[in-house]
Amino acid sequence: MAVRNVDELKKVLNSYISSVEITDVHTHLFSSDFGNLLLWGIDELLTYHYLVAETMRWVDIPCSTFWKMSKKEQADLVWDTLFIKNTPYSESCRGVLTILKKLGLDVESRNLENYRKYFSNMKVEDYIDKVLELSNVKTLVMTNDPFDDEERKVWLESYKGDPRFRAALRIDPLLNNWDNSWIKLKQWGYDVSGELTENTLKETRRFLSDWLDRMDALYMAASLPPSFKVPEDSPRSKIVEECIIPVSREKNIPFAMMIGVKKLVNPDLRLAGDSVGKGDINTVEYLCVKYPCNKFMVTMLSRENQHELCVAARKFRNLLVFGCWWFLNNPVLIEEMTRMRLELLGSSFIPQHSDCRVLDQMIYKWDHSKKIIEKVLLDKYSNILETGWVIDESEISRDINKLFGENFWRFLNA
Ligand code: RAT
Ligand code: ZN
Repeated sequence: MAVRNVDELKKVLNSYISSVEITDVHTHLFSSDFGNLLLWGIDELLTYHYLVAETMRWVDIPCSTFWKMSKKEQADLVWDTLFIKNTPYSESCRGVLTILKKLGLDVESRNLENYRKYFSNMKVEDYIDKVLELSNVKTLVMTNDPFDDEERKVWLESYKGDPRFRAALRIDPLLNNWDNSWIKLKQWGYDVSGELTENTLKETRRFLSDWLDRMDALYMAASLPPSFKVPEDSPRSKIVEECIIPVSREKNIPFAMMIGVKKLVNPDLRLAGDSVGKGDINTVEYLCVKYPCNKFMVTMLSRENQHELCVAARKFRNLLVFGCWWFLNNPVLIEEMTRMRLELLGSSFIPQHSDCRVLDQMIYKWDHSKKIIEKVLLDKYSNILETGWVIDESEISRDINKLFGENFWRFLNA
């Protein structure tokens, strides 16, 4: 059916965006095989590190006291500080309220104990079904770290799999902390040394290959500092070029670079203590041009990098830009970035990933982002209609499917 005016457009767009089946390309969630590694429920939601950072701006206690408290005590403090003594404006606070609302809980009551009761009666398998249904997420990609002992044990001993939860091999320690990680590789039976000799590089490739196979991973990923540079004379750069590039080429999977994290700027805040810095687009361009048969997914943390990243993607079809990451996952920036990307790249990008650390967050992260993406798309389609161009409903459906999933799968299969 042809869409000729803005009223029709609004209806059609809303119906497709509401019902689109989402592929969430980057989360920190786990299938139920992984037991306690999958976080869910109100106390986990309230102690999300985004909220911990906000809480610590108001309270007088030292961080060390906060970390000594039980999870429930921490959650109580966050609730009291950010929701009762202050108004929950921030995106992460609002997220908690959206979740409560969508679960049908009484938001007006502000009754934390009742919220706790709701979750205490829940079975995790049922709750996974419910959350994925509420958020329309069909497939999500986990972040899978073979250097994490608890997770590693599951992969080696008891992993069964759930088709909704796909794996991504996360290799931060290899790239950011080679001095310690080679010792682990050695303990695990790889014939490596601290020197990056030919044999060590070969064995490191074998390590990557083994884990990609074991996890049936869709891509390899790392979060990287603003100073991330290839080429340079460093173990990181050498491992990228001599191990990651050949292995991802051989397996035909992308290397996802998440660039711009300044780790532990405030170490007392632990997971909440990381910050942001501007990354170097030259490295992205260098890799894309030097390795045209390799695929790169890139997200950058600094707002200042977003324009040049879009421009880089115009030059290289082996570069897929994804998501509004972490400190960019706020309405003001999601809107700006989505507009910019549509204007520079058409629909050839992945507008968002959730980065959920707590299962329930799936409900708000997609709800909030979809509303913004819908608003931006409405503007863009309206601009097109103004010229006299007529859009078919099937074209809107096609575009939405690409943005919320197909672009990713197509890139993987390319
Ligand atoms: O967004 C976050 O929760 C961060 O702590 C990081 O996990 C980041 O998303 C990452 O994947 O490194
Ligand atoms: Zn993440």
